[in-house]
Amino acid sequence: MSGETIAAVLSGKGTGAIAAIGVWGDTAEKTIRKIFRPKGEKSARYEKGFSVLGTIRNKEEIIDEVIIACEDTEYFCINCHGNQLIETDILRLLQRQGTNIVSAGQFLLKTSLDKQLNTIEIEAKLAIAQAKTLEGTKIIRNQTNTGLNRIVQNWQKNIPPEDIKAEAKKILELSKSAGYLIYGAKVVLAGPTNSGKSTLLNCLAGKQKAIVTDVAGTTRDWVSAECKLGKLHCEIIDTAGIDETLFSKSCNADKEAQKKAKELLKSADLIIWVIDAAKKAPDPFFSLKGKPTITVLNKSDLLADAGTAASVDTIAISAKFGNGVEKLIKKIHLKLGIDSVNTKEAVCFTDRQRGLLEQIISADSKESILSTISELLNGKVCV
Ligand SMILES: Nc1nc2c(ncn2[C@@H]2O[C@H](COP(=O)(O)OP(=O)(O)OP(=O)(O)O)[C@@H](O)[C@H]2O)c(=O)[nH]1
Ligand SMILES: [Mg+2]
Repeated sequence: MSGETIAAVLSGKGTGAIAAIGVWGDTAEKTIRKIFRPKGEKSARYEKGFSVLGTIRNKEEIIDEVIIACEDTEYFCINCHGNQLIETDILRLLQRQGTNIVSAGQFLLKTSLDKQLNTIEIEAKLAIAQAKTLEGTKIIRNQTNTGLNRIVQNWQKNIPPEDIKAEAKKILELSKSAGYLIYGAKVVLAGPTNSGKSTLLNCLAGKQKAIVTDVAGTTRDWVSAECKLGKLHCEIIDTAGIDETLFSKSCNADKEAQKKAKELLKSADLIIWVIDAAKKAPDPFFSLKGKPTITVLNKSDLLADAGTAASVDTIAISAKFGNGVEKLIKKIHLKLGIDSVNTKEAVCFTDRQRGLLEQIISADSKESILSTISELLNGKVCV
């Protein structure tokens, strides 16, 4: 150990019931003893596996009632109330005791290095803290005990290069959908003006995020909402209605809005092309070939035979009244392939791993494959 004691907020951002602050290092116990007063008469046992209830204090002033968990001899977790002001106050107090405040990633990296984990195992620890869904955490956990870690270690044995390449290819194929479950997906709503994009965003978000009016061109700036669609976490982005006349002759703000809408489409994992079911509308456009797209025929409540239009890539809904929205969510899952994800299967879950697997697939010698495998297991972690 370096002699340095570090601390970091390990729980997610925002207000929650409980927040976790990790404290690790040679002087961790001494520091905890200085700022923490156990409840009751008895003195606390700072031993691995024990939890102690008490108060964090700045001299006599109580900052919060907390539970201190002794994770290891030099590793403590302060479980305080999930309020950022309290977290900051406790971090300041720790800092005044000589503790170095670091990011959650750096904290996990340091504590993991001490346990002699390989790079995939360390990356898994970091990725679990960022996963957006429980299913995502399961996928990552399975990559350390079995999954990716075991397969890559196995590649170090005398395996024919073609077999390694075939396995690497399969891992990459499965990783895309698994990635949506781990990190979430970016879904962009686009289409002609007045087709109901903002209404659909509000419906999927379960609250009003974007302004809805009957005037074409209501949305200019894009509006985004974090949504939970069943087991999928999404960032859904509502964009300005695509209208070439607005692009060619209107004011600068309209031009910019049109430009931004097209830009956002390029970065989408999935495009939902929203059109008014009763109107003739352009096809989901242009040069976005290869992007998964679902065409939504909205305002189907205004049509007598709306259901007949549905196909694999098309669905009739009413964003205003909610009809067909559950089916749309199922289609989104299907398009992103998340229903077929098996949490036990080997996948990669960082850009570093993805890049190295691609290198293995295009490698032209066994030596080069072996050195990339070694890089996968022992390379530098990016925090
Ligand atoms: N009947 C019916 N009306 C709808 C439906 N969805 C939206 N509308 C109406 O259509 C109008 C336009 O809706 P918006 O959600 O603002 O449409 P938009 O695509 O965001 O429009 P722009 O921002 O101008 O591109 C509003 O009057 C909505 O109430 C629907 O499913 N059924
Ligand atoms: Mg709108």
